[in-house]
Parts: sequence; structure tokens; C-alpha cells
Amino acid sequence: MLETSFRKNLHEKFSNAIKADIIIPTLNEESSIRQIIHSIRSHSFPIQVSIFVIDGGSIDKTVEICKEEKVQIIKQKGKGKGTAMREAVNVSNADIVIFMDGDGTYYVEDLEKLLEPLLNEKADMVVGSRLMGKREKGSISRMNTLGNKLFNRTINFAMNSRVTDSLSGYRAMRIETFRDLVLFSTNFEIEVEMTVEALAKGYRVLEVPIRYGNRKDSNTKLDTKADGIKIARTLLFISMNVNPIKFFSIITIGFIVLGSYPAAQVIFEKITIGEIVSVPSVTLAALLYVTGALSFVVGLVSELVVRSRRRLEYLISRKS
Ligand SMILES: Nc1nc2c(ncn2[C@@H]2O[C@H](COP(=O)(O)OP(=O)(O)OP(=O)(O)O)[C@@H](O)[C@H]2O)c(=O)[nH]1
Ligand SMILES: [Mg+2]
Repeated sequence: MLETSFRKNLHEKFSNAIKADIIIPTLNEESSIRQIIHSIRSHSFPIQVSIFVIDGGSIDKTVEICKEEKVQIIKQKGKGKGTAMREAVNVSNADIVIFMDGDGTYYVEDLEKLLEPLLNEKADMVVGSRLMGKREKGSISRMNTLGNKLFNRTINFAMNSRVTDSLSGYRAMRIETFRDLVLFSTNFEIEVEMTVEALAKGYRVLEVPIRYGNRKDSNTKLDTKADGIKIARTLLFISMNVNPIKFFSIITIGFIVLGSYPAAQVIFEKITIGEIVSVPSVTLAALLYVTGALSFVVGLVSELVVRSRRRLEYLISRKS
């Protein structure tokens, strides 16, 4: 339903102009924000593009610079990058939202690559992939690359997708698409949550290669360890929620594999000696197998809950 109405709107609007907001979350980005604004302004785009900065309480000159440059800027109410992005979309009245970090690491020149598939209706969410494109040396630390790959693999396994950069902060989508996603993230988990939610809802997520540069003179707000744990936790719960049977089956297989060793030992004794000597192995094998079976049952029950929820969501969306 959403698809059809958007298509209709899009065609109606083609003759007028499609409006896009480039939403830039900032927290102390005085060294790069002016250049980003100038760069956006010096480019021409196939649609009407406005800059929308949402600030998380910068104590440097970020806000001052944005006011000097006369770009729309609001102060976020809550805390964190994810909250900022959600707050910005709540007040935006654009047709398309583009998210771009304010640290100058993404290139405005790549923006058209993100817009093209969206405008041609080849995708619903276009993500700039830094791993498919060219990165400046040192722009992504080894630890962050490793974490990114781990998250991508988990997503791809759970969703049968081919995501290469689930942590990218450079994305474009229709505002309705964003509003249709159920997002709870307050910080940097928002990126993986957006990707998984979009895939789970059947939206076409397309990655395009983009360049990625080094930060200028500012500090990263991403705490690799603390934020990495938050992202992993978010991802774990979303995967469980999206595909419970697959998730719990893996745990079941893990327990069966673990239980095979003591079980094999017991069977071997029975065949060779004729009696079972290592009673603890029997207990251990039984415990591991029972836990595996329990995990499968939990997976089944969760699958039923998720399917019922989806049915309800479908019925509600059909009625509204
Ligand atoms: N509004 C708002 N913006 C934030 C907040 N935290 C970070 N940002 C901005 O979000 C963008 C991404 O933050 P970064 O620190 O660059 O995080 P990252 O790109 O994942 O990590 P790096 O690879 O180290 O740059 C930047 O423009 C930050 O200024 C916040 O709490 N509120
Ligand atoms: Mg950054």
C-alpha cells in the first residue's frame, strides 16, 4: 500500500520537485561542518536538497557556524546519534531523507550515487558502502573493520542478504520508509537496526560503493568497545526477533555437537567393554542434549509469537 501511494506521489511530484533533507547529526564538528555545507551548496542535484543539522549539544563553534551559514539547525532533545536521527525525521517534511555524518568523512560527490537508485525506484534504502568503495588509509580502524564484518556476517546469515557495510552513516531513503521502520536505538546501533528492520520488512536495501576519508581535527564519538557491545546486543535481539527458529536452531546444533563427544564415549564403552563405566559422561551428554532440545522448543515458541505478531501487524495495516 505504501509502495503504491509513494509511486503515485512520486510521479505527481516529478513535475514539481522532490524535496530531500540531508540530515547531519553533529556533536562538536566545528572543523568540518562549514566545508560540508559549502560542498553541498556548490553541487547541483536532480532534486531540491536542503541541509538539516541536528545538534547533540556541541560545546564548540558547530552551532555558531551553522547559524552563520543559515542552515536549518535544531538542538536534539534526547541523547545519542540514533535519537538525533529519529528526532530529525519527526520534524522533517521532505520526501526523501539522506543521512550524512558531520565529520567530513563522507563525500558530497557520492550523493548522486545514493539518489539515483532511489529516484529510479530500484531500491528503497540506498546505503553508501565504504567497504565496496575506496577508503583513505587509517579512516576505519582495524577493530572497527573487524566488528563491521562480524555484524555484516550475522545480518547476512539471519536475513539471507549480502550487506557489506551495516555501520555506514551515509544512507538515503523515502521518509515513509524510515517512518515505517520500528527503531529503538539511541546511539550508533541505529545503523544496524535500520538495515535489519528494512530487510525484515521486505524493503530493497541497495549498497553503492562510496569513498571514505579521514576525520579532520575532531575526535571520534564512537567508543569501539562500549558501542561495539551495544551494537552486538542490539543485533542479537533483532536477529532473534526476526528469525527465531534459525537463531535457536544454531544454539541447538551447538549443544548437539558438544554432547556428541561424551555420548560417543559412552557408546564406545558399551560396544567394546559391554558396560558403561563413565557415568558422568552419560549425565553430561543427556544434559547437553536436553538443553539443545529445550533451545529448539524456545525457537519454535518464539517463531509462533513472531508470526502472530506479523499477522496482527498486517491486519492492522490493512485496516488503516
Ligand atoms: N546530534 C548528535 N550527533 C552525534 C552524537 N554522537 C555522534 N554524533 C555525530 O554523528 C556522526 C558520527 O559520529 P562519529 O564519531 O563520526 O562516529 P563514526 O563515524 O561511527 O566513527 P568514526 O569512524 O570514528 O568517525 C558525527 O557527525 C558526530 O558528530 C550525538 O549524541 N548527537
Ligand atoms: Mg565518523
